[in-house]
Amino acid sequence: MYRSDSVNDDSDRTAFRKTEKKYKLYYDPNTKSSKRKKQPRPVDLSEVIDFKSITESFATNGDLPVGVSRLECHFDRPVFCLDDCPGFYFIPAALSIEEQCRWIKESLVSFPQPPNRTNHNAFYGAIPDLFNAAEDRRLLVEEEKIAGEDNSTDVDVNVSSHRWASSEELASSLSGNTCKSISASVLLRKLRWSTLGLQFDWSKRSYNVSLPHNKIPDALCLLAKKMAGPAMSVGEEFQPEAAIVNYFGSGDMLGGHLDDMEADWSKPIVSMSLGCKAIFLLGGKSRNDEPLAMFLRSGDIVLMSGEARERFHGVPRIFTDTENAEIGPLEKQFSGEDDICYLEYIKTSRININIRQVF
Ligand SMILES: O=C(O)CCC(=O)C(=O)O
Repeated sequence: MYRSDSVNDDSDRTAFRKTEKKYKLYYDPNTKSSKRKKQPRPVDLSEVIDFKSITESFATNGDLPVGVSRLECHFDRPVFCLDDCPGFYFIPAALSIEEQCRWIKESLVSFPQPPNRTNHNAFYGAIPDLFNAAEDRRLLVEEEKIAGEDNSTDVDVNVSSHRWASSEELASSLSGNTCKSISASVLLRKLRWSTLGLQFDWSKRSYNVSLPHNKIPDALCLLAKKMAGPAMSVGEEFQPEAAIVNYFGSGDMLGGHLDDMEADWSKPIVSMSLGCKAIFLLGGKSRNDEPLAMFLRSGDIVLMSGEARERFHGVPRIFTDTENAEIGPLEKQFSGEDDICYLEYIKTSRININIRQVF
């Protein structure tokens, strides 16, 4: 899903790829090999739709840009639509700062907990307590398997068993041993996704209902049901059955794609943004259609339902610099001593939780 861009020739790119390339983080070649701090290549953001400023000018004088409307609905905050894109809804600042902090914490502490799967499963098997281990600066140690041992606590077969150890413990007990270890903070930085509720099998690009799973937490279900409201038909209620949590670090991107594994595309995907500001691209039904670019800030919610679900979309850029990240309120909220690890993480990261009705 996350890929780096190594092709340089523009001629064989689709319109979507060209726009991805326009916004993707590249470093200024003059600073790359020099001793100066690497500088991001400047990018023209003048064409990026900014729903925060649209909300402000709408509140001040009722003005909306051409092509943008406000949805008439019984919702307690403005919901915007794009005239040319039925089924797409943008709810700026939908989550309070307290809600943002809560879901950032859950995304880091409880959502990656087994039986939920993460990108680390394929290599390491299930890893419990990753965030706490990172806070405690622990190491994940691979233990040699005893022949014939049944490793039944691991979700995957054919994976090494492992345990957490402090670095001191490792030094004293394993001297001369060839066992491998990796620090929890590196694993946390390399966390790319976790899945809640029905588990998604990325290798088959389908839901695998036979994989062990927990229900999506009630509080997240309630929130998703409420937020899905503007995209639901009268009398219908959204049923959250699965969620994918995406974790982005500086330079990460989510390439253009469709979410097409759910049975009923009339139901929305409820997608919430947390942490550093990002650019979202909303394309057309073909990758050759030029996408619209828009900012996604912490607390924004996007709904994609009906026709909008047939549109390619992706995230080519997150901003981690002080000027553009726009995470001041989160930094303030995480300024307590107990929250230092969340603060360190979110300063250079973005989290997206997207919640789906599968059937
Ligand atoms: O990160 C986002 O805002 C979009 C996520 C997304 O498109 C997806 O997971 O399918």
